[in-house]
Amino acid sequence: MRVDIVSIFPEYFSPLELSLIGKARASGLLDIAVHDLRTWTSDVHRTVDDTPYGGGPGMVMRPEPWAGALDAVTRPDSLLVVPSPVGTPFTQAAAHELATAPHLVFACGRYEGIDQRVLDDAATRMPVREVSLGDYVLFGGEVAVIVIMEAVTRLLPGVLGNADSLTEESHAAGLLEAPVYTKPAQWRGHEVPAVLRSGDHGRIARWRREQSLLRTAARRPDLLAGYPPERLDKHDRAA
Ligand code: 6GU
Repeated sequence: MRVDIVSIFPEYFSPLELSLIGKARASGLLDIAVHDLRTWTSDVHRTVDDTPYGGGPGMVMRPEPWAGALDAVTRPDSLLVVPSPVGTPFTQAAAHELATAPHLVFACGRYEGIDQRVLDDAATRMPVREVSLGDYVLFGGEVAVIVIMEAVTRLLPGVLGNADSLTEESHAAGLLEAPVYTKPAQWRGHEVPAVLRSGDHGRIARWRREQSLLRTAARRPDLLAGYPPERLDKHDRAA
């Protein structure tokens, strides 16, 4: 997968050199380039923003630098991703969609956002996804891009050693995962649940399923409400 990121803070993206994203890049599974939006300014002050039409607080990103940037980095097969608090929720399903794209372009807005015409114009040539991480406001899209790239990179074929960790994990199944434990069996007076040390794989699977349902009910009732009823069996209903 090829990824181009456009931002006024290219330095924000050094974490993408680390850990498993760094490894995916080194192995050639992922090719990331970061671009400074100010490359595409033409005035001496390298201005990227101006006051909003209609008035109101803050500044809006001007269309011309964004046009230069997107004309330079997009291709016929690009998918444009614009992190924004007014986007649709970024979910595991959205991560799967992005993971199938051959080319992602991220446009990082700052201030009150990017002039809407930039996105409307891009949408005449390519799919555009405005995505939000959640119901809170960040200074800009940079950190969101790092989050999205973590979620997407771990779905790329060849990145994770064990494909089971993708099917077993929280959200893959629409429920939260059960708690996990490792050695020692006793620690500060807390004990690892006996069932996990029983060696009875049927009982362990049943226990994990139950914990998963209880956790989801307590913490994310919205997920449980949207869970397909045909995926609940008689044991689940008893739990
Ligand atoms: Cl993706 N961007 C910004 N700027 N703020 C956010 C967000 C994204 N998601 C939640 N808040």
